[in-house]
Amino acid sequence: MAVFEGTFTQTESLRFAIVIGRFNDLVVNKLLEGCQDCLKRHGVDIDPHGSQVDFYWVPGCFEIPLIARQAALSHRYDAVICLGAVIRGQTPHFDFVAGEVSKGIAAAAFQTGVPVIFGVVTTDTMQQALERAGIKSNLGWNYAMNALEMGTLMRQVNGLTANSYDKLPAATAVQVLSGDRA
Ligand code: INI
Repeated sequence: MAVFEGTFTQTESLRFAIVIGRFNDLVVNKLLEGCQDCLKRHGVDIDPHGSQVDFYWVPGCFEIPLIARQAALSHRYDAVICLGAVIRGQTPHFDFVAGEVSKGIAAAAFQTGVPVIFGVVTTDTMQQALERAGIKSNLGWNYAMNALEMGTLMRQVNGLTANSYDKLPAATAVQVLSGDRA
């Protein structure tokens, strides 16, 4: 038997899509900054004209799942990171948008077999959202870490089915366990 784990190194061949819901942009732009900062500090080229990260802007969280699913379906990415902010305020709109975006992101990952990261902050107030987007911590950083971990884990999972694992020499199995293959 074996242990499979994602890694945060050897990132130069990884590719990511970031899907961003523009609504509540004060919060969302901060999440994006944290996300980019984390990817960059882990060796990922975040230049939109480069080869590692593409950016997709949509009006709000409701639209995120459609684009996330299409991006995942293209099989150009190791992971898709979805960033957005749904703030309750005084409107029942919150429940519809929050419900759809969470279900839609889960479905996009499940239907495509590509990790799709739920980077949507859901809070009661703008203050709480801002606290999660840089005033206290920046969850954008965490979402990028989740994408690195899941992207590298998925490469291992996809590269090694149960059958092919049995056929590998022992040395390769050890490399996998130590994360060297990622
Ligand atoms: N979109 C968000 O991303 N966050 C919200 O808090 C929000 N609220 O509360 O209204 C929101 N609404 C817009 C929605 O995502 C769609 O863009 C819009 O309904 C058009 O389909």
